[in-house]
Amino acid sequence: MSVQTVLYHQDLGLSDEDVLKMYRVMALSRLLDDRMWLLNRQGIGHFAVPGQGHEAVAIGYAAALRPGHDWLVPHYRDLAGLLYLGVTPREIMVHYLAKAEDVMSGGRQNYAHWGHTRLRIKTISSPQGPHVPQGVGIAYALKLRGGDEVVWIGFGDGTSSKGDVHEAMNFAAIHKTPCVFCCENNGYAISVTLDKQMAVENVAERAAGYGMPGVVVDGTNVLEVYAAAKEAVERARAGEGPTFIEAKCVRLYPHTSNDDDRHYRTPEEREEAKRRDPVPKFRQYLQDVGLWDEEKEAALQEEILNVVEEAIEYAMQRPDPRAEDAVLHVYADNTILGSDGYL
Ligand SMILES: Cc1ncc(C[n+]2csc(CCOP(=O)(O)OP(=O)(O)O)c2C)c(N)n1
Repeated sequence: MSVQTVLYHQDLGLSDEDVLKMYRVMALSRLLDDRMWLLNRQGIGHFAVPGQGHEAVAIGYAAALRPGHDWLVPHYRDLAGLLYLGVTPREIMVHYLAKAEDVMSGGRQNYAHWGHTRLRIKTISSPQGPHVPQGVGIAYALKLRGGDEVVWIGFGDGTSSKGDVHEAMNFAAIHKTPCVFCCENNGYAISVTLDKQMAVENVAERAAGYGMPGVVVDGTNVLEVYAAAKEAVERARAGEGPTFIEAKCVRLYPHTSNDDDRHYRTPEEREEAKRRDPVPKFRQYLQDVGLWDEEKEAALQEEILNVVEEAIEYAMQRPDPRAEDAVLHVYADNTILGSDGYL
């Protein structure tokens, strides 16, 4: 049920440059996420969905995928993975501030409703669960068409209890579709704790019921996630079918900017989550193997601060969507509206 903890990146086939890139994107994601939260508190960004605590999961799997070749049906906390695959900080901020040129949805969807056509990232929907069978549908189509693309499908532990997810996993296992299911288990579905939504200790135990391997990894250890992701992606690419990975991680912030987790998490629980923060953990690893020091950290923070500030500045100055475009792409024939703007 669990993979061996891998201590050194070289053993996984990762170069020093690879892990330094992984750390850079992790730090960038953390800063962007922080700034989006602040912009929300300032009344500028209307809805923030923090990904803090999930970065090691998102980067671990993104590093195991081929950008623009494999398909991603992400969890909404996967900002770090999107950045790693090539989504730019500008694109993220334009999406966050719902500007007209937003590549995710033209400013129509809430933040974190990711989507990127060129990078093969499928847009997600607000109801939790349906994106999982949709991801399996893509994988089934790929199988029928031939080729070696893989679909990565992410979701939370709460979502894993939805009927759609079970049906999707069953179908995927029967048809050996080229996909990986990744449950990002942070122990909460908003305020509902894991023990109130399932009677098993590990979500991955369910995999046996469908006939696919179930793997539990420390989702705060990016190398451990990468090792499991790489194996699962290779398995799917080779036509051997899906794998279920449960990455146990932490949610460092409230569920969204509309939530106040002080109502259901004690200060001790929040402190405990901080102790498992994946970012300082990875930084410590890089220091231990001689690839990082305080000077490099200071230079990196300065560099990414400029990137984030520039992205915010850029997005703030972009035009909002036009009211006349509200139903664009909703109806096949956009001329359906009368001159008064009504159907
Ligand atoms: C079908 C459905 N039910 C409820 C919601 C409200 N909702 C949005 S996110 C969420 C929690 C999901 O928790 P989990 O899957 O564990 O992901 P996490 O937010 O913890 O990363 C809920 C209940 C929804 N969007 N869709």
